[in-house]
Amino acid sequence: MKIEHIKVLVSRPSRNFVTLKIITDSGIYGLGDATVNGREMAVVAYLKEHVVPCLLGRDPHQIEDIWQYLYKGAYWRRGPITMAAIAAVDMALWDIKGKIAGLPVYQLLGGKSRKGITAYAHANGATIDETLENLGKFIKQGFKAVRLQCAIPGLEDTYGTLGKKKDYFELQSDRPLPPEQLWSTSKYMNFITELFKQARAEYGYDIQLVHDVHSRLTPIESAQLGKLLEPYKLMFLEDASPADNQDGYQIIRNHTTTPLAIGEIFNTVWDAKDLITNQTIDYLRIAATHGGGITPLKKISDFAAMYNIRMAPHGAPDLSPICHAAHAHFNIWAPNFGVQEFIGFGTEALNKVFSHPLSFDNGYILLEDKPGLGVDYNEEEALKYEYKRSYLPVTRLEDGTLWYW
Ligand code: CS2
Ligand code: MG
Repeated sequence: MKIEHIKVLVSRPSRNFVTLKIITDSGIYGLGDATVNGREMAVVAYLKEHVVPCLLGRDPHQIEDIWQYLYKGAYWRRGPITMAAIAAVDMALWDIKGKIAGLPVYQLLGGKSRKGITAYAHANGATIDETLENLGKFIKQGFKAVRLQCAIPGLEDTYGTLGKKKDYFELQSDRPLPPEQLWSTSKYMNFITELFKQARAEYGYDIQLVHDVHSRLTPIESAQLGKLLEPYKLMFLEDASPADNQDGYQIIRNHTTTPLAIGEIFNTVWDAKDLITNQTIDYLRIAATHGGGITPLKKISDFAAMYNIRMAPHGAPDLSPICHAAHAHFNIWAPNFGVQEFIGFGTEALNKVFSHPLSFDNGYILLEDKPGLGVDYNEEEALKYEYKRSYLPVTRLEDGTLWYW
């Protein structure tokens, strides 16, 4: 069997997605997600110009060799663009292998380790009351874990809240330049613990709570926040601080027992190696699309498991249903799976372009048995949704200093 044709497909059903379609000479094809939010066309160019020519004529069964060829053979290794391109190839090849074998990908990884995939929802609001009202709704839907994000008084925009938008998909701005938002660590630190104090007072301790700091704090500020939140027993505090310097997490660890999660922007194991071996984190959030695909995710997961670190793959709206399906196959297998971020199955437009084998029931994501990843992509429908350049916001402190968004 040979790779005969490859399509790099770009569409914007509610938001931009880049999808790779690898077609073999037998007609069997596989799909992979190559979406990097705000940098989509960089991955398109990398795939079209530098990856596709190398793959035509190759044996699609050789997933590992092709991964090594695209990684080591790139010479300029690592980075979000390179690894998203490799990820899309990897996912598509696992999809093809499963279709040939007549098995869902999770069976090729090692079979099911659990009945369902524990998911966490996103409860957010303009006020604590609104956020807690939404928390209550998710508890009623059976979620075992919920992320809480609330607007910070005195700040016009706060990460993780909708502001005047109706849903996350509207948040992808198509403004000609990145929208700028303000951040104040002191306003945030003086407010956020109250959200969790009231959440526990109203709903008790059975529901698992997470919170995404989105890299806004320094390590010592993260340590302060972790200590302040200890009475409210979070499942984890996500992206407390950037981990470009992985040693920074030792500072946080020295001061607080609040569990720590990080990894959605990581693209190889090297971004997490010291965090894992020093056991300064508790959950690793690497996404199949950003981390090079299913092949490395399995290896990283086994490495992390040696240090009692659980996997909590990134599950934001800017990952396509193909990535969410790949995560489901990984999650149902992974011995050290922890929890999957779940923001629902998206909009009508999205579901006209993408089909997937996922459903949700009483707090668990369920995976229907279909060969491969169990996904498909309607190319004709996708043509109706034209790509529009969009940017993630940029954040500044109140004095104008450029900060992490
Ligand atoms: C967030 C993401 O879901 C999360 O944890 O950090 O929504 C993140 O903001 C987006 O993926 C950025 O594109
Ligand atoms: Mg996050």
